[in-house]
Amino acid sequence: MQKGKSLAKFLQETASADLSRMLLSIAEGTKALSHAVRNIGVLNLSGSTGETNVQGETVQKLDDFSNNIIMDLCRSSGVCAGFLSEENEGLATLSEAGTYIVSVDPLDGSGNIDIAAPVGTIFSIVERISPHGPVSAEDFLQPGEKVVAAGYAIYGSSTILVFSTGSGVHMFSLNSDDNQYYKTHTNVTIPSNGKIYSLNQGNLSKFEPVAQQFVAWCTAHDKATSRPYSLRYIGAMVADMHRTFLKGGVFLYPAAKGETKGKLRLLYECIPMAYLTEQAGGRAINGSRRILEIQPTELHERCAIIIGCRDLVARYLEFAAAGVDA
Ligand code: FBP
Repeated sequence: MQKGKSLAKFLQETASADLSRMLLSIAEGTKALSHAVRNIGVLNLSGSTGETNVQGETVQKLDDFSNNIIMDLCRSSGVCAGFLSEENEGLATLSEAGTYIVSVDPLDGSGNIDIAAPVGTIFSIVERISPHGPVSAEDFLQPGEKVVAAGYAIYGSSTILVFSTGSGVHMFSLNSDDNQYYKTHTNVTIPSNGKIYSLNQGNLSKFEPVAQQFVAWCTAHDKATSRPYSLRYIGAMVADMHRTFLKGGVFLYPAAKGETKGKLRLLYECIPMAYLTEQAGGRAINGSRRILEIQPTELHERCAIIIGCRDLVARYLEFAAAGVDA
């Protein structure tokens, strides 16, 4: 079998030495998590730690394990100045001489862990703005337009690493024979004809009226536009977005009625996925504006998200612009 280019070789050819080191360190972390996810039973990693994280969520053992693995590997890269994780209340200085600031969701889709459904890791990287020394919140609270690289790894029927450093989106599969990543897709473009919408429809009555109108439009019968569209929802953003990159369609976690912020976190869920989506020719909004333009104000702030192929996001914006009676 002809294997694609290795991750190390690809990064050598496409990224700076420091950014390659940063991405290769995160990639090593995802290999360890890929192994752990497939062996949670024998590694006694199923179930919760009994603790509650800064989000008010019960911490799963695998959340904790994943957080420590990714943080340790970022530290060992020597180029990671600061680290923010969904599992950590505050930010951490990992190397005072480091260049990069990493914001990460170490284990996305925690609700899928114990049912052996896909989970993943999501990350975004910016350059520090403070002078060398301990990092500050300012280093992390940068808009998505400042991202220098972002990506995710999905631990599903296979393990795939997906990232961009600003010139397209590339996918690498983990080869279980030699535990190395090899390129399988390059310059991925979100198909514009995807007939899929993805959200937790059980929450529809709680979502903002525009979202309800958009879902009604997706599910209306209209042969000419191949509606109704199919509903697909895996319950892990990383998996629902991976499908969107390959099959098209739109993923939504809108704001609830009378609110502006959805459930998902701006710095380590919405911004990295928005960055990848724009690199793949798609669009990402919070219901009214481009996610990459939003100025973050808190480390763990939440954000509404409508993301995927350009046409469907534009359709959502049309409904928003037209205004909907409550
Ligand atoms: P975490 O598991 O990292 O907390 O992520 C949140 C998440 O699981 C997303 O991956 C997913 O899209 C969403 O929450 C599912 O939420 P809900 O259960 O409300 O549909």
